[in-house]
Amino acid sequence: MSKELLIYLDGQLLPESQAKVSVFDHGLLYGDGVFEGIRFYNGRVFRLEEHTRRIYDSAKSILLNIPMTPEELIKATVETVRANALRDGYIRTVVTRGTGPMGLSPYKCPKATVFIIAATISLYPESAYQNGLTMATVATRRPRHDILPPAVKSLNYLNNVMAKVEAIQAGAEEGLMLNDQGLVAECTGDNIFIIRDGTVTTPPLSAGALDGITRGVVFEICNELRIPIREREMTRHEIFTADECFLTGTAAEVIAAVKLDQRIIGDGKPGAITNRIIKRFREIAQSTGTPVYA
Ligand code: PXG
Repeated sequence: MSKELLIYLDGQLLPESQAKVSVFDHGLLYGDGVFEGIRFYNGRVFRLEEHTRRIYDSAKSILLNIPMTPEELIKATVETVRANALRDGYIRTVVTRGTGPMGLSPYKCPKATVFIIAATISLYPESAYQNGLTMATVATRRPRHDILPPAVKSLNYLNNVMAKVEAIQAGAEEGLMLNDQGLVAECTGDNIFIIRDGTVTTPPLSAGALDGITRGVVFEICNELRIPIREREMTRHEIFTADECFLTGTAAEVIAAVKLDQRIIGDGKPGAITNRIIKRFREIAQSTGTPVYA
């Protein structure tokens, strides 16, 4: 019999069968809320302060009051991992608008709902890291900043979900998403980088990319390893003709992408610079972070 996970819900740790959210929660009714996906490695929560900062920024942007301080949220996150005696896995922190009458207005929802799930994660097989992923450009565009701000990690993920469906239907593992101008924004749940002539390039946040935590770690790694890195507008053509390409995200970590729309990128294998970045990322992930077990 598999043991039930303990879930943090509004100040309590409850067995998953008892951790329930109302059908009147506006997170469910309207996708009104924000979330984070966080990893923990080797008993340490990776970049917890940065994820916490981002969820408060997302909440501020949508006028959502998280009914606890960042310090309290960090403590609750660590305690949730500890209560489940996990060392490696994935945390999903969700803050919804809370329960209220039907109708769009958030002003009738008196209190946000906060829950935290700490679980194991099914990793991409090591073969995916050895061989790289394939991508397809999808028809679904990333929304403009004045439509649904792509910097807000909100519960409105239908845009990304539909893009993922298109990628799978095209027989690819990830979907490349363009913005309304046809420039590269990001993938369905990952940021994208290319390398040409030794320089790493990623689209700016203004192009519709999420300010990825893993993306930030790649900037730190490139600076440390003295690999030139810049943000610049990017076209599909530049991905087709890149020497190397890789994706970053909490779930995927750093992973090479070797094909886009049947064009083989570089020599079709994870590139040398990509592999250096992956190696350093793994060292940092395994050796840093907020300790769960004192
Ligand atoms: N872009 C989008 C749209 C994302 O949702 C990233 C980029 C990468 O950001 P981070 O901060 O993770 O480097 C994300 C992150 C999931 C899942 O459950 C999704 C994400 C992260 C973790 C899990 O599918 N998205």
